[in-house]
Amino acid sequence: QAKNYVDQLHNEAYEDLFLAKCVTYESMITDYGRNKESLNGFWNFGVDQYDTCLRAKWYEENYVDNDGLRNPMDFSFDEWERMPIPSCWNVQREKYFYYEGSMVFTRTFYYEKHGEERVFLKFGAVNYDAKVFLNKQFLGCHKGGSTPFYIEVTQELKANNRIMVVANNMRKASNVPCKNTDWFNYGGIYRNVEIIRLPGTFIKQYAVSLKPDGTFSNIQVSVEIDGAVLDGQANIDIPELNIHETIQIRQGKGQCTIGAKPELWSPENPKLYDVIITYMEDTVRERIGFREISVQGHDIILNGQPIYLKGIAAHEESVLNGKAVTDAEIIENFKLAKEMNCNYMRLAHYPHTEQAARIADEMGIMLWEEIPVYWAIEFNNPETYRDAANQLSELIIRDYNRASVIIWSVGNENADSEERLQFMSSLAKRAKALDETRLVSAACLLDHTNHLIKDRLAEHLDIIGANQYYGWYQTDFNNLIKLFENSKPKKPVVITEFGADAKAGHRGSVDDKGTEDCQAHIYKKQVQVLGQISYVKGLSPWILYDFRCPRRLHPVTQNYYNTKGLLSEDKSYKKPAFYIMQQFYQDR
Ligand code: GCB
Repeated sequence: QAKNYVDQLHNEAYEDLFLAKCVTYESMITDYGRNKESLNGFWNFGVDQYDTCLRAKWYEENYVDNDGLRNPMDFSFDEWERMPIPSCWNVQREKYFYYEGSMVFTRTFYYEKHGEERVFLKFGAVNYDAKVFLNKQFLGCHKGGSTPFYIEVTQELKANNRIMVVANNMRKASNVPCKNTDWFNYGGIYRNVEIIRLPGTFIKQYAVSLKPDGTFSNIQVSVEIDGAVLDGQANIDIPELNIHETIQIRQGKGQCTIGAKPELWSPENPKLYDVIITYMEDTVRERIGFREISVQGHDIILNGQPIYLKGIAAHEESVLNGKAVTDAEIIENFKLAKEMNCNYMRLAHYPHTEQAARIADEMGIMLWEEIPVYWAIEFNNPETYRDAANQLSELIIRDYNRASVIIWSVGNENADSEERLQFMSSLAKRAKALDETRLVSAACLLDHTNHLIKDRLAEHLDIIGANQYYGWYQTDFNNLIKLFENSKPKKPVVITEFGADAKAGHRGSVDDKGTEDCQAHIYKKQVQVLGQISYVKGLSPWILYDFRCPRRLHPVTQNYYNTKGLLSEDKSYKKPAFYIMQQFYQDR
């Protein structure tokens, strides 16, 4: 044991022990519509730059090895400072603004059994990896900074409990995203931590959607059960549609198709139905919308009608809360998009909180959701692929029942190579295999030498997402016109990004980069061209509001902000380009 202790302290492989036990999409529970208890609130924390907690097993608290080497010497959990969870440490304390590394979070809580037989912990998101301990036991690790994970704690719970999470936001070349992105690397447990109490046998997952057969008259349901009783009958009720159906469950799985004529969900009519599923003593209840999205030639079709995606791109961030955005902030974003006459939003470049899709379901905004396969991912690294595929699976399982989500994006601006094609086409296939009710896309890089929409990945996508910055990075604007003359895409194209920096309130001539005037000028020229291209079926200009970014060092126009927003970073001020998009969408 002494040897182990020394090994842990002095051996750089200490982390492998934890990474070997990673929690994946396979342990996810569809928990919307379940009663949950919150473990949010104030947690004690310690900045652990050298990972001493993991190396010296602080989580075992009174660990004493054979040589008498003893802990605790270097910590006192309950005397540590406290910060609220969920939150990003960068905005909780100024001194941690740029901190990247491990932070140890801990709190205690009481637990009494109230008839449940199984108990799970849910973490909405921890950036980037999380190692979770309960009562001195290591329970599991999770990789991926924006998707939820679930850990069963039935055996480990006691009357008095200590939970500990080591959250590490270190950027790594092999991670998804890799070291270099164009957004701020917030750290922390920045979404809810919850306890879920369940019966011994329970409904683990369920998926309810309109069957994409073009008839709008079949609802398909699949249910997965976990526990001892894996054969039986589940029931689904949709009272408003007079649906009361039985689903046969065999070996934990069951599905059925039900004839029905639901009122269809759309941005104009975001109709949701109460859906209730039961199996033995377990009941889940949630609100679900029914819609069909498809492509036909160059058209994107919603519920049988061609649509134009009047969109805007957004990051998940606020000046005050970092990535730990509140419902009020999400609602504010959608309201601003609606004020701009949008029916659609691109949630770039990583999975935003599940609250976003829930609120979009209610408010009637179609969504593009994405995983952070961004720029120079290690496309030849199988471990990186596993991580990306896991994040994609977690996102799809999490939001499958959200009618607002119409597109899964497998990445953004990745240079074409054999490895990248293999990596991203496999992700696209995986998205299709997990979900036949949505479209698959990616924000592709264009060929800016020959001014061509050209990407071998396009063959594997339903919609070609195209980022272009003519008038800004591609300085000669006339090449945008050439691009469309040269290109003959066989699928609908959505312009996933275009834009220009403009510091709010900074004025000058249309040629003065970084002014509102220059940004507005570029927007005017862009929409004039884009509006005439028949196969361009939507836009999501970059971006709704300015965001923090360590790559943006221009002292006058940026100051560590990417200022391509149509609003200032606190959303209090609309730049002139906002009104250009508002007008363009109104006229369409
Ligand atoms: C892009 C990226 C986005 C950046 C943007 C920019 O192409 O997709 O993440 O923020 O350009 O401002 O350069």
